[in-house]
Amino acid sequence: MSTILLDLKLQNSNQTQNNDNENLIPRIKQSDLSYNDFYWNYMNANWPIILTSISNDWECRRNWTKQTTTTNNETTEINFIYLKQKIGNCHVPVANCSKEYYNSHEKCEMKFFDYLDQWQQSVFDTNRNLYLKDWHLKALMPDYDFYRVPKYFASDWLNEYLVDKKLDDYRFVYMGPRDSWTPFHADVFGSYSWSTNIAGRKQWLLLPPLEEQKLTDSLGNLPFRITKQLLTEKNVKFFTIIQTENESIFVPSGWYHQVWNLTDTISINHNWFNACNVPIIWRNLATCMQRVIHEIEDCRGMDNFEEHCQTMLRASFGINYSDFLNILEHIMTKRLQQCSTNNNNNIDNILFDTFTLSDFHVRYDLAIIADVLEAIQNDEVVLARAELCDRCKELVEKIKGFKNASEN
Ligand SMILES: O=C(O)CCC(=O)C(=O)O
Ligand SMILES: [Fe+2]
Repeated sequence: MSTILLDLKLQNSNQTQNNDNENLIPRIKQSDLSYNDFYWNYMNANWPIILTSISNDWECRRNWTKQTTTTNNETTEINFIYLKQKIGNCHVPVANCSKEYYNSHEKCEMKFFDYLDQWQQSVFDTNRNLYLKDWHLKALMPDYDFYRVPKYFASDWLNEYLVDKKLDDYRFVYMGPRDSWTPFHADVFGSYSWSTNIAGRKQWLLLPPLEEQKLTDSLGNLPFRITKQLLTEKNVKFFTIIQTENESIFVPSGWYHQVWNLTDTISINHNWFNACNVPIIWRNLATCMQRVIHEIEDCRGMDNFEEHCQTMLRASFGINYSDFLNILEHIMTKRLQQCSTNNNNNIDNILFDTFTLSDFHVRYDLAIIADVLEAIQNDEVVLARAELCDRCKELVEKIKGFKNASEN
């Protein structure tokens, strides 16, 4: 298969925020939106968008669903037989949407066939409303090409790093009956997410960043569940989106959301970050670190206090400072490598089996990595730890060295 170029160009001055459309979340067909326009007008502007006609040629759309015609009506149903045959009876993660457990839904594991049988026989009820979610199916079956990452979402440093290193990724399948739902949350690290509906319809309530603060209780906690009525009472700005089959939603960084399946639904989604939102991820990581330090302030005198904080940071945030630097270093090394191979007209750095970055894109990634590393170097936790500080300096020097060499 030929590779597709992610052709990023210099941002022009009217490609900043879509302020004129401040009250609108557009729906655009993928043939009508270039990679470059998505990159600057939505991803970099941190503004949501629905992309239509996104999964026309995906294997999962052809085979995981089947069309049935009843008088005048064409409906999509889940093809339970195909799913069983193709995937087999593995263990799958399931949330019980009827039970709240520590500000989330109660989780369990089930055999895939048991889950599908119960779903098909509609045995889920108001006490046991089961949602198969956060399933790493692509990692489980890497050779099964059941979907293609849309070009818009292919600049993804998080999964590029995790897949290269064979670590747990953020590529998921969700499937569940009508009325299964995901409680009010913002995504891990402050990452973006994209979600494509293979079958069914979802309703999203989406809040611009900081609007959620109007919902905190006296202890600063956010609600587990929201309703339109609550949002209206609290004067919260929000958007309601109905996402149908074959549509992708782009959820920007820090936009809180709650999601309901209005019908039986299957979706594919990824969480990710890249040059556009990596400064936000860094800010969130540093803020979480300050919270950890504050929490165990009384133990400051103990041996390895800083190391202990990094362990707690990883437990609460998901990554710590050295994990974050590992991601930046990996992406930086690959981009520097691509620059040198590009000079020999030999492009071999392929993202998600399909995409390659334009020269400007590679250089833009490197420039942003250098900026974030400079910000990390000035963090007080980093300033106090020579090995972290030296590591940042060394990485910045590599980028500067490359820049100087290529300008001469
Ligand atoms: O579809 C769902 O139930 C939740 C999806 C979600 O939260 C996301 O894509 O960020
Ligand atoms: Fe989410």
